[in-house]
Amino acid sequence: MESDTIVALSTPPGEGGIGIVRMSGSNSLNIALKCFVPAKSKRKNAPSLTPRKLTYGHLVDEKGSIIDEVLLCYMPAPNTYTREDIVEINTHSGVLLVKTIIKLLLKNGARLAEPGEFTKRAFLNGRIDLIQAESILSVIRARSEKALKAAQKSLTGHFSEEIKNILLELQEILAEIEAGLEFYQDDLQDEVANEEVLLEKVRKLVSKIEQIQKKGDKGRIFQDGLKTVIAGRPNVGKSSLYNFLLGEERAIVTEIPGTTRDLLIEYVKIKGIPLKIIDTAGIHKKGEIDPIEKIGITYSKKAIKEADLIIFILDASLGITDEDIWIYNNLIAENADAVLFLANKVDLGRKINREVFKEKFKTDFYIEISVKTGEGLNKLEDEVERLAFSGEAIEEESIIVLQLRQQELITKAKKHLQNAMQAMERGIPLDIVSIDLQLAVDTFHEMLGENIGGDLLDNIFSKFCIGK
Ligand SMILES: Nc1nc2c(ncn2[C@@H]2O[C@H](COP(=O)(O)OP(=O)(O)OP(=O)(O)O)[C@@H](O)[C@H]2O)c(=O)[nH]1
Ligand SMILES: [Mg+2]
Repeated sequence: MESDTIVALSTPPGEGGIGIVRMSGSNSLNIALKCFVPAKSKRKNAPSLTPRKLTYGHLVDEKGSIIDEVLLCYMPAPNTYTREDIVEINTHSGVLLVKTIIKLLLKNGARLAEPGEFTKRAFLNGRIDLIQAESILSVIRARSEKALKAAQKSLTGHFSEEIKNILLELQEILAEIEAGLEFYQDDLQDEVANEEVLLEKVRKLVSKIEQIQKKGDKGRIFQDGLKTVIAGRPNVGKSSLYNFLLGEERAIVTEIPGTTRDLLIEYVKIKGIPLKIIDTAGIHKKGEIDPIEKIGITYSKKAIKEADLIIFILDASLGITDEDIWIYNNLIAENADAVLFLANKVDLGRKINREVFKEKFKTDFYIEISVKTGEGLNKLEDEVERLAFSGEAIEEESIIVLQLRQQELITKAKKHLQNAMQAMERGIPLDIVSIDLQLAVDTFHEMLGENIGGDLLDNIFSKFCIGK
């Protein structure tokens, strides 16, 4: 496919050891040779470079003055990242220098690449499908080794294969329906038997998709971090715990209630699980609240609502207060499975009684800790691990890293299949059922990037950085 030649800096901008400027397109080599002088030849338009080998030389402007000392690599199509001719120029990395080099290449006929355009070309030229293309984003953004491994597996096409297999099974079902519509026209009994078999097949597909969703949920935790919110009344020790978990004095801790106002967000690993851990403003309903604290409390409430794990802290030395109960009932109870109760400050006293606790919070499980003395804090880590995955061991095969678009399409495909399943259960004619099945097929095609519109593609690749 003939297309223009694009150029971009593929390494992060700024000062660095090396910057790599990359071109892709059928004109890459021509453009490069217009401004590259290999060291030995001392002249422009030197004999062709050896493909895939670095050649030392200089970039020169139209007057022949040296712009930079570089290493240049020419990779001919089709065995390249984009399946087009690629030229990569290793330069010294500096903001102005790289800008000058890119300007020079633009002047010689290249066009500035859009974000993700190299990867988009890899997709458009059929080297990778859209699931693989998106997994490149997951590889770049992985926050843990497990997420990285899972993303790399998707990049090799593992997850695409899974989707293609489901597609194949779906298409078989559709073909059987079509054949059956003619074949069983006169034989009601066989038709019913056939429908049972088809229904069973659809059910199996739904459960396969549910498995993928489960793996995706785990993948999300390893990719984005388990969203962990530390919540509670003012002054119970939330920020103190936050600092302990981070291993640094990140949040301000004082004896004045209402110290924390903003949400503080950091990433930390506990037992290999990445947590996106959020310290919040202490919530209270009574007394004077200044406007800043009020906004802080609104943020706290929102964070609690969206949390995967809520660490709810009480002050053991004061006992359970009405405010604790109010906070629990109004903000936390709806997410009760995701709560870890901590009774802090046991060094100052233990006024929490298990029976009362159970009566108020419907569980008697809480951990007594003292952030000050360190008591109980190791138990806390065990519990975080247990709650993160409901006690399940996490095998590598059991996670998939999904981009948001993929998650949404999987949910959509499942919905179509469930509709088909329910329709079959209600005895709705198969030619009508096949409409839902076809919609599921279309959704999986969309996941793989088949028959997908230009705008949608632009949107997907705009999430990549320039130069990728
Ligand atoms: N004795 C004792 N004091 C503690 C303990 N944990 C925290 N504190 C103290 O309690 C006070 C409040 O701690 P913070 O961590 O600021 O409490 P917070 O929940 O973040 O408070 P707000 O940000 O106001 O909502 C500070 O003076 C801490 O030093 C503990 O385990 N024992
Ligand atoms: Mg605080």
